[in-house]
Amino acid sequence: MNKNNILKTYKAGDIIMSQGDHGDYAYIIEEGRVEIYIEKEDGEKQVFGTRGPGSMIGEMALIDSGPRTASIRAIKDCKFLIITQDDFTRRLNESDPIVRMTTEVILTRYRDTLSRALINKDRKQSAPTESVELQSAASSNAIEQVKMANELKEGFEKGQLFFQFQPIVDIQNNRLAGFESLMRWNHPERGFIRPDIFIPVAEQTGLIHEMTPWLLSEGAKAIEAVQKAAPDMVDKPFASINLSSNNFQKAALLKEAKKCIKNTDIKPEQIHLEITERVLMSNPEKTRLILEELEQDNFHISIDDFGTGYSSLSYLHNFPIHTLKIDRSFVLEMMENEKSMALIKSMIALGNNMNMSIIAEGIEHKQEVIAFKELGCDMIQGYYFSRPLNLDDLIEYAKKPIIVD
Ligand code: G
Ligand code: G
Ligand code: MN
Repeated sequence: MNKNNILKTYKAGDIIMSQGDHGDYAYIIEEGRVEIYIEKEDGEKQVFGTRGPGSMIGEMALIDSGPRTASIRAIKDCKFLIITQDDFTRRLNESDPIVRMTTEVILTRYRDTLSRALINKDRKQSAPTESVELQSAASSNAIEQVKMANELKEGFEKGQLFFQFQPIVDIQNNRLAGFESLMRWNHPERGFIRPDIFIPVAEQTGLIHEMTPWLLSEGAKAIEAVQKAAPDMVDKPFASINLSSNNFQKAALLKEAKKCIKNTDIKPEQIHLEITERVLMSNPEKTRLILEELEQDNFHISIDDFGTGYSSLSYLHNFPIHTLKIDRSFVLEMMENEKSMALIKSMIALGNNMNMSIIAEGIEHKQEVIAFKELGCDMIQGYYFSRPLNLDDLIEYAKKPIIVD
């Protein structure tokens, strides 16, 4: 049983809900039987029917806290699972926009139809209009998302998506260690759209599965290009690739990772797969199995935005992790805020003790580079060294010596 759904029991004869009460949860009947009825103004009781195990009751409370349209009474001892409005809203927000819109519209129309029927029959009033606000808010959001999903698919097919590569510098040796591949979308009308906006759309629609092999192969191509253009300056540079939680729902990842380096001189350890703590914790068991497979084949795993997730430290030794990328938010404050500095120190110590390398992200100033070097941090990624670059500029960057001045 999902821990969000609390169990509730009633005795035969108990009233579970009364017409007119405000409700903010629905029930799924696990055991027992209930009777659904309305009480008319003259006090007469009209029974709609009974419901048993597997049925849902009080479902309209999931979309709004409006009055219950009927009363429900237990006719046997009952056990229910409770679904709260908050829980339902959260799940709905996580679901596909079309599923969300359809669910909201159907539940809203259902409530309107019922209340219209009641009002017309009992009070001879005109029918209320549909809950226009809720419906239009839901649909405008959904339309926007569906539109973007279609445009993204088209854009992907038409070559509007491309990569930039941000150098990652080994600060102990002043060498280019590798780079992070960052996807970009040049939309024909809207210009550049940030990955924070379109990646969630790609995840929701499943387009991300088509993107991943491309992501990996473009990363591998960039490694080859850098290696070839600057053999004296770089030694086995790595490409850091951002993965999504969807990549851990399918078994394809290992196969795709192997494929991207097939027939190349690239070693698996040059492919760094970045995942966030959130992805790690959303399905820990399955994720661990996939990561262990990747690790057996020597692919390299990095934790992105490290320090911002809600995970416990214990996951660090339960997963095969090679690198921690300290989130930019800590760096932003480290020079002014002693606590941020203390956190950074402990993250570096943790990484060193567990044999993981550390990348500090979002470094923009020289004094931060110096501070991180003294703290024993291995690598830095940030505007101080370079913004994300197109491939030609990355190659030029790789050819030049790196000087901190
Ligand atoms: O470049 P920057 O603003 O552009 O990137 C924003 C966010 O988008 C980063 O947190 C990064 O993890 C994510 N991102 C960039 N490229 C990709 C990608 O190819 N795949 C996934 N899943 N996320 C990406
Ligand atoms: O995947 P991740 O969330 O780590 O993505 C890195 C993001 O951080 C990218 O959007 C990249 O453009 C951005 N970034 C990298 N270095 C800097 C920096 O020095 N300053 C700022 N403001 N952003 C940076
Ligand atoms: Mn990243």
